Amino acid sequence: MLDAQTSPAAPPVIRREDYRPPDWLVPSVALDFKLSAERTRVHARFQVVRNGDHDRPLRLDGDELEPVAVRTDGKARVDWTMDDGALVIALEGDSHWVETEVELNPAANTKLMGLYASSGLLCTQCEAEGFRRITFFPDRPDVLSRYHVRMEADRSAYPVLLSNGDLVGTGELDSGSHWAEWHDPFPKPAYLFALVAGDLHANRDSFVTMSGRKVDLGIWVTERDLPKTAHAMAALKASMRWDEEVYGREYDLGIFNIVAVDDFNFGAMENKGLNIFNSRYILADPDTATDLDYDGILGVVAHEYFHNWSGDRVTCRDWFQLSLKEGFTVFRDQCFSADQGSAAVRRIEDVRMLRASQFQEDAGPLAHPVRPESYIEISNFYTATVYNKGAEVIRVLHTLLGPEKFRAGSDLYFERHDGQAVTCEDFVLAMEDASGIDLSQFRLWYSQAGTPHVKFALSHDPAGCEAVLRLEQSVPDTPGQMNKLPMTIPLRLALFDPETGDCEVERLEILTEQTTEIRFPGLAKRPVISINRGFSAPIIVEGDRSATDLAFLSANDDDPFGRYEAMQQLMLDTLVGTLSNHKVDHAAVVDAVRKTMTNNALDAAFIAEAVLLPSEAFVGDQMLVVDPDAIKTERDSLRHALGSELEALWRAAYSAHAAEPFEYSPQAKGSRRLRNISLGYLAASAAADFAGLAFRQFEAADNMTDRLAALGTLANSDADERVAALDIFYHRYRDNPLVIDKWFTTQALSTRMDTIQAVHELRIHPDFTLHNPNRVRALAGAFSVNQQQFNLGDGSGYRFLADIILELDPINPQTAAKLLPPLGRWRRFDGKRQALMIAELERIVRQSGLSKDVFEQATKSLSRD
Ligand code: 0A1
Ligand code: ZN
Repeated sequence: MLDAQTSPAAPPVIRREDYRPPDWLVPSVALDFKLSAERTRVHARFQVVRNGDHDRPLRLDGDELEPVAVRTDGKARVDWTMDDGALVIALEGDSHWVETEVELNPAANTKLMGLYASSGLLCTQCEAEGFRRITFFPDRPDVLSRYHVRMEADRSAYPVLLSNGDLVGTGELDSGSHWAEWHDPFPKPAYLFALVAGDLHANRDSFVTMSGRKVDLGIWVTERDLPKTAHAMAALKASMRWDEEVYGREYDLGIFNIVAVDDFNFGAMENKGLNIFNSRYILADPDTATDLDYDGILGVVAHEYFHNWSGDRVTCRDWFQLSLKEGFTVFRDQCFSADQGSAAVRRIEDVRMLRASQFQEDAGPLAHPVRPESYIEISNFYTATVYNKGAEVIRVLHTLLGPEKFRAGSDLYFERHDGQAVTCEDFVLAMEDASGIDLSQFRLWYSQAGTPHVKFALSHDPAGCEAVLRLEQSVPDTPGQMNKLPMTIPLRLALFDPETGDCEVERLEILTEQTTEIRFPGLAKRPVISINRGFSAPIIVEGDRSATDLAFLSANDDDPFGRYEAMQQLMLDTLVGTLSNHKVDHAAVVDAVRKTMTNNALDAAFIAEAVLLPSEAFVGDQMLVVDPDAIKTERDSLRHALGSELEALWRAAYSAHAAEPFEYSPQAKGSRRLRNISLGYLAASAAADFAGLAFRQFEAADNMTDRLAALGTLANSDADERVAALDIFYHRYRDNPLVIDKWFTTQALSTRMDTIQAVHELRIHPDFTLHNPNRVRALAGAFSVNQQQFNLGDGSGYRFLADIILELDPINPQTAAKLLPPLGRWRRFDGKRQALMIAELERIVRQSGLSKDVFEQATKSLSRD
């Protein structure tokens, strides 16, 4: 079987241990762009300074570039060579001026890395290695330079010219062109460079920083989209204030610009002073964006803004340190979002996301540590492990140190490393120095892959009035890593009196050994344990709490996360228990959901999360062999039981939370969520009027959350209204690509048995294109998480995905590679499905001319390590 390391045509593996400081530094660079969609000229002039005592030539990274001219110290050079896309020039002295010229065709750049065209705009994406597609340069994060950028373009096609830093000059030229010059006073790595040119309009505002400086803010979009930028602007101003108040971090330039573009490989990018966003994380109004979209915008605007310090002012030494900026920044944006609404609901959502994406990654062939040891293509490491587990690791640190020491550590980190490119170790060291706490064992969170498991058993001795808790931790083997060491695991615990409901003990236990025993004296009755409260550590907890204990906690735990968790566990135990012994007993779940629904002390947003069944995928994660059909059947049967036995409650909630005029507030969001979950349960109950209810809601809604929820309910059904609703929706929004994405996704996620035919038809729909990553994700990405339909026993789902990956790879390898992981989950399925998935992966690997991106993901997915 092919393997990433041994295949004959395997691209080179980059290893963390091979890091070497740069041979040449570049203190400053002047870039001159003559922009046009098909023929852009880039002239670069910069000083290079030999770094250390060596005689190696200057190596300037390049990717699909050809030098038009090369000069050093003003003289034309012809003695340069090319090596793997890079320009290599021999230099005698220790300091030289280098000039190069290249020509680009942004319109033909379908990879969306470097300089490319998107809906009439010209824009850049340089992280991680896109700058080398713009000009020859030492494209690595530890080479920091001051940038001076001049842009020239046709005024009517590109009236707005933006780059990083401050605008230092503009002017008109003959023949309808104009120019602008930007200067960024902060040294930065090439991956933070950006420019945008186009017919853009700004929502302008301003922000006065904590030291009284005024910052001009601009969110740049097409004129038509201007009314959809208010939420993003509010999010930006709230983030700026929050970073001052919580981290003492002030914005540092006079201008902060954001541009929204339609074609973008990821969510957004934190270029210094000029963030570039996927338009889905900027544009919102009630008619076109759901509550989830509004939340996403809030979180991503904050995330990119927070990078100004955690990423831009202090950056990464090399790409193995990616979590230094990403884990910390995700932690910061999660805390920010929690502060804006319901912290409990936000925590539940974050954990759900972690379990759905990162836990699966950690348990599969693509598992890697938060700080990876090697890669073939760095774009493949923008993962849930680096981002979301990375954020959990920072949260663990926050718990171990407490808020004051954590803040002192963060202050020290920023002060010590401002203007530097550093490592995860530098971050931990600053935390250690500021707190005086030994973090030696904590460091394992960066190096050991795999989700730690903690088994617990609680015993009680009524005679001695004592409870004893035994805990045992283990970290599973992952590719290339065996025999792991015990980790530092902060575990929040509480013990409850089962009769009075009182909390008798609450503590934070820091596990450091493989086994731990804790004695709780003075307990006459057997207590009920709440464990890993608030999800204090990113681990899998295993214990056998009875249905009675779980039901008790779901009604009484004073930690909202613990309460949610107990309900989830009860639901999982019921589903998995039913699947393994075929005895159906839904009573405990029905009763617990009834109690939650009728508890007046709980708010709608929390109730909505608590009464939701675990996803089919999460049920599958609990099984030795995933059986997608049986899971679907059992889950549907439990949904039906809940729907019909509690029908009156769903109806009551549906009308109690009747649609009000739209408002984006935690209360209104909670109401909409509970109302729509109630509608889903009414559909599951097969109530005769559910389709009528859904269709009425679909038509009357004044917001996308309610309209889309109704559409989703109908799209899963056989109701006559289904086709009509899909049609009406399409025609109403056909000019809005972000909403048409939702139309694709709703159909790709449908639980109907003809979904595979539907996705094939959508694949050839005139609105489908492989050139827009959002559209690809809306169809192929969504379909691949539709557990039952993607895993059809005849392998047609796998073939559909593999065909798209192969067709997309030559166009946009980054986005193609991101679609691959669902095929790598073959080990989790029965032999027949395994063979079908392996066959598709092998077909992918056999494709000639495969990108590094897809090659790495596919070969690792096939490996039997
Ligand atoms: N640093 C960005 C993520 C990002 C990474 C690569 C990209 O290239 C296509 C784009 C964005 C963030 O964390 O938001
Ligand atoms: Zn980020």
